Parts: sequence; C-alpha cells; structure tokens
Amino acid sequence: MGTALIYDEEMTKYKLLWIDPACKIEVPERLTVSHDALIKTGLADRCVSVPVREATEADILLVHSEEYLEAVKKTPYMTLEDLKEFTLQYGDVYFHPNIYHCAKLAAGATLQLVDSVLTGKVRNGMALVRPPGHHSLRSAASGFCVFNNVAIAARYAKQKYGIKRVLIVDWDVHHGQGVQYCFEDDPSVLYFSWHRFEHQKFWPNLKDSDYDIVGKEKGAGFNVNVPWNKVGMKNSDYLSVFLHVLLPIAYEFSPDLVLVCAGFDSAIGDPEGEMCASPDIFAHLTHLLMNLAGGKLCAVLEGGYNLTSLPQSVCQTVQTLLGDPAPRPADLDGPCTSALESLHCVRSAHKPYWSCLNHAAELPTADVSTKQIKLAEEEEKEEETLKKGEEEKSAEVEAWPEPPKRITPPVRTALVLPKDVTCPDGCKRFSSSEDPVIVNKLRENFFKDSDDSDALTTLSTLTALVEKMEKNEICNGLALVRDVSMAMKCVVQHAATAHRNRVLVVCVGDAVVPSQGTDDGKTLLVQFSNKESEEQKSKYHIPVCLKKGCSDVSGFTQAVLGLLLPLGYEYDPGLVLLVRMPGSGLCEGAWQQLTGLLQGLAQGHTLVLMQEDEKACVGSTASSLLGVAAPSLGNLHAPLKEDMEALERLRHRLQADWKLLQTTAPQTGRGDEH
Ligand code: R5G
Ligand code: ZN
Repeated sequence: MGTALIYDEEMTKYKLLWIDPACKIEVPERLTVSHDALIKTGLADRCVSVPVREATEADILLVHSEEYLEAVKKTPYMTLEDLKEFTLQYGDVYFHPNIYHCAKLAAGATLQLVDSVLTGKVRNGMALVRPPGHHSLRSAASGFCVFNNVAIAARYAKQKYGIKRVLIVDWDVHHGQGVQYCFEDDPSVLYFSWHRFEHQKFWPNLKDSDYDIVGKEKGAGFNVNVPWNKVGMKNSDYLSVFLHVLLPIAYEFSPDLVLVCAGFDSAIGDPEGEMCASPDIFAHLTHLLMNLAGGKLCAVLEGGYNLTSLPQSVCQTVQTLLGDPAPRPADLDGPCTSALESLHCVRSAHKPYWSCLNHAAELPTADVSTKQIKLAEEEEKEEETLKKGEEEKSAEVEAWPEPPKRITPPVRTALVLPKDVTCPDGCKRFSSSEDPVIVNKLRENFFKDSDDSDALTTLSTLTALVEKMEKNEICNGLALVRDVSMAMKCVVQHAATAHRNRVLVVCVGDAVVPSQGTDDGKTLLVQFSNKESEEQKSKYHIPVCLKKGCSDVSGFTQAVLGLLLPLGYEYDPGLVLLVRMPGSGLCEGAWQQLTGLLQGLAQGHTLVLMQEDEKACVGSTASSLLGVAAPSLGNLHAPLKEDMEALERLRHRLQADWKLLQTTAPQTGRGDEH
C-alpha cells in the first residue's frame, strides 16, 4: 500500500497583487520549491499521484456559512480595487481573482487524499495545497486561509465513511483557531495544536489559544493547546510535547483517522515562527503518528515560508510516509524551561479528562503558571528594551546543515528462522557462512562445556546479521531462537565489544538480563516485567515494574510513550535489540505498536529476538518491521492507578539523568532561558 501525493500547479496561480509587508511571505514558490524537491529527490516518483478536484458547495458548507461562500464566490469578478476592499474586512489575508478557484482545489485536494486513504487505495499521503486552511472561520477568511481544508476533511470523513473519531494534529507554528472553533464542543474530533504564543503577544493574539482552553461541553478535553511562550524552540521541545502530551492522549483517544495540519513554519529558518527545530524532526513527528488509526494519516500543507527549510521539511515528511526509516535525531538535550512550563500547564489542564494524565504527580501548578510569569516577564522586557536601546531586534538565524540523504539499506527485513518456519512475504531469510573467528569466540564464551552446534550456528548467524545492520546493508531483523536469554547475552556482548554504536536493549518479560555494558553506557537496558525490581543498579539499567506485567495494554502503552521512547530518543542508539521473553503476556497489538514505534530510533535498526515456539508471532512482527502500521489498539480502559503512580515515580527519579523524561520545570525556573 502506497503513499498518495496530491498537487496541482494551478494552486500556484494566485499571488499578492499589491504591497503589503505582512502578506508578502505567502508566495506561489512555496508550492513549486516543495514539489520540485520531491521530484529531485525521487520521492514524487515513489508516490501514487492523485489528481485534485474542486470541493463542491456541499463540501464547503460542511464548515462554512452560505453567506461567506456567496461572498467569496464573487471575488473572481472583482476589480483590483474591489479585491483590496474585500480583503480589508478580514485584514490578515489577501484575495486574487483566482484564489476562489484555488481554495476550492485546496479543499478538494484534501478530500481526494481522504478518499484515497479511506477507500484503501493508499495507506497515507500528503496534499501540497495553497491557500492553507487552518485559520479560516465559519464566516471569515483569516491568516492567508480561505476555506478550512482540514476541518472540511474531518466532517467529510465522518459523514461519508462513518468515521467515529478523528485526530487533527496541527504542527504549524500558528494556532489553527479556525479548526479549534469548528470542533470545540465536538468529542469526536480531537484537535491538538502547538503554537508560538508569547503570552498572547503573537498573532492571532487570542486568549483562546492558551493551554486552559480545553474544549466545551461534551467536547471538554478534546482540544489541546500547547502555547510556546518563547521563540527558539528546538527538537527536544517538540519531541517532549509529542511524547508527554500528544501521544498519550492520542493513544487513549484511539482515532480512526489522523489529519495533520502540516505547516512547516515551525522549522528552523522560518521568518514567522523563529523556531529552531531541524527539518528532520518532521520525520519523527510523522513516524510517531503513523501507528495510530492503523496508519491512516493525511498530511495537508498549511504554512511554511522559508523556501529552503520548507522543501526540506516536506521531503522528510513524505519520505517517512513512504516508510523509509527516520534519520537519527540530533541534539536531543532535553526541553528548555519555558517549554517545560507549557508542558506542565497543558498536562495539568487536561488531567481531569485523560486517564493517562490522571495520576501524574500533583505539583504546585500555581508556581509554574505561565499566566503569572507574564507579568514578571513584561517588567523584564521593559528593562531590556531600556538597556538595549535601538539594537537590532530580529535574531539572526544560524545556517543549518541540509539534512543528509536518507540511505535505505538494500534489505529491509532479514529473518533468522528454523528450517520448518516459512519466511513471510517481503522478508529475506538470512543465513551466513560461518566466520571461524566469530565461531571460536562464541564457542569460548557460551559453549565451553557443551557442544550444541545448532545453537552455535544460530548465534554466529545473529552476530553476522548484527554486523550487516551496522554496515547498513540490512535495516532490521527478527530471529527465532531456542534460548532467548543466551541470544540476548550474545548480541549484547558482541555489541559491547565489537559494535561501535550504543545499543538499546528492550526486554519484554522476565529474564536474567546481562549487566555487561550498562556500567559504561554502551548499552541501555529497559526491562518490562511484573517483578518488583530491586534498587536500580545504574543509569543504564532500568527495570520497569507493572503490576500485571505487560498484560495490561493501557499501562504498557503509557510506559512505552512516557518512559521508553524518551529514554530511547535521548540515548540515541545505533541498534535496538528488542527481546520478547516467552510468556511475557504482551498481546499482539501492543507488541506491534512497540515494534513499530521503536523503529523511529537507530535509523530503524531493530533486531527482534523471540523464542522458537512463538512461531505464530513471526508474521505480525515481520510486518511491523517492514513498516506496516500496527493495528489500532482500540478503546483502552484506564491504566491501573498504581502502575501510573509507579511510572511517575520512576520518571521523577530518572529525570536528573535523562532530561527528555522531564515534564515539569525546575521550581526556581521562570522561563528565562534562550
Ligand atoms: C498574515 C498577518 C497581520 C496583518 C496581516 C502569518 C500562517 C500565518 C498566519 C498569519 C500570519 C499573519 C497577514 C497579515 C498579520 C497583523 C502567517 N499560518 N498575517 N495585523 O499558518 O495586526 O498582525 O502561516
Ligand atoms: Zn503558520
């Protein structure tokens, strides 16, 4: 199943016809440079090209009023003077004789994308459109937006396909207030937005954009705002909010469809956003959403005005939708104080509505309220201005490196299987001629007093597989072995001695885990079980104890999102070793989610070890390794209170060592960083 790309040159055929400094950034080249980049990188060729269509009046009326539609309908016949005057009633958009046509195409392109995904023609896709949509209101244009493309698409998906729950993720740097207003009392559409806010100093300067606006009536809890009160937010800040706010809520919500308001003015170099996240962060944001809703994800362009970082970010997004492993994330040194304050405030505001946040440690919100900080900051700013005088205000953006080309290995998934187990489609059965040096070393280490030649062969094959993965000749692998513990020990030992890269070992279920490498940081071991863990031995050995082990899907999922992934991202391994102990109790769906999510790390280099008689799991595990989206976990019950409290305690204990686990600002912090 492929990835749709929807684009039509016609949408480049309108532009600003008069002088307006605020509007001059929204240019036709935004689309052409993005599309050209997709062609030049060969990504466009790998997508299924779907034609655009015009949205019908009925489509547009799903969100907009008849009066507004009738008014916009007249714009193609207006003179320049009429257009200027028409524009004035909205203020922060511009009109052009061809914009109505383009706006119908932009909404129609979004609906074509939704149709392609929901009829199963493709798995996911992206629509490159102009004008954008997320600011436009029921009866008004706003912020370059005429029709609310994504809001229309959400209503359309519900109406035409009977979709029950839609998640809208707005990673544009502006608040999509139009989307918020459209769904604020609707619990079937969960809207998430982060946005430059600066205590309401930034456009559109609305109180409604703050963290305490959570939705109304039945929709309470289904609107999630993350205000950025400083510019210069980085990869860590974005990732933290995904891992500690969006994903826990999204997994609990369990959408049937994910729509992304994919604006790239949140990337480095953008003159509007003034943020510092690198274009490859969008590979990770995309990847992290791709296991929701069974992979049904539609990304729709919104903003993005830097004509260098915009196409880079678009390419990262589309390449990830195509299933290529994401690059190693760079510079994850933890969120800044201001981001932590926002994070904490949002989590507190949503505590009553989401069981994943329900048991979060109670903290004195009053101390970190970003509303109080505002006053203190204003005084400071005044001081600063006095000191600085007429100094240059705009921050120079340092040049950023072009994201390196993502080289995908010739083999995606290699399997080491007993002869009687058939190799699933799309995978390669892996075998290797035995390297005498490796074999001797293994014999010495593991078979001193026995002569188990079958086991020795398996271990030497595993070692060879790990080496191929390190050379990037194979992306990932799966091995069925007789003795999982021994195989794990073998790979860890090999990695600790020969592997140049750090290894993240994720152990699901009870096992005697090897301690090798965990003292010098060459391996990080995270183990999930129901065994009350002894004292934590080192920064690099983390036992996670859940009351029912891995059999409680809710608790397990929250532990993966809030603990394992932050640890994994910060540790930045070159290889993930995922070990499934026999009788772990983890259900197939949660196992597939885990496998899929972990592929955001180590450029997708995951080696899965399972016990020989878990043959029944080979097919589903292999398909997760091949990049097929895990099935939705469905409606999860609330996780166990004691598990969530234990997780929270663990996260707090580890926060000093692992900054990406933080969800609260240091108590003295007042958001003065950057
Ligand atoms: C655009 C304005 C003002 C006046 C005119 C920039 C975006 C986006 C949205 C809005 C804007 C701001 C025209 C215009 C602001 C103003 C980018 N959204 N904007 N008046 O995703 O007081 O501030 O990309
Ligand atoms: Zn924007």
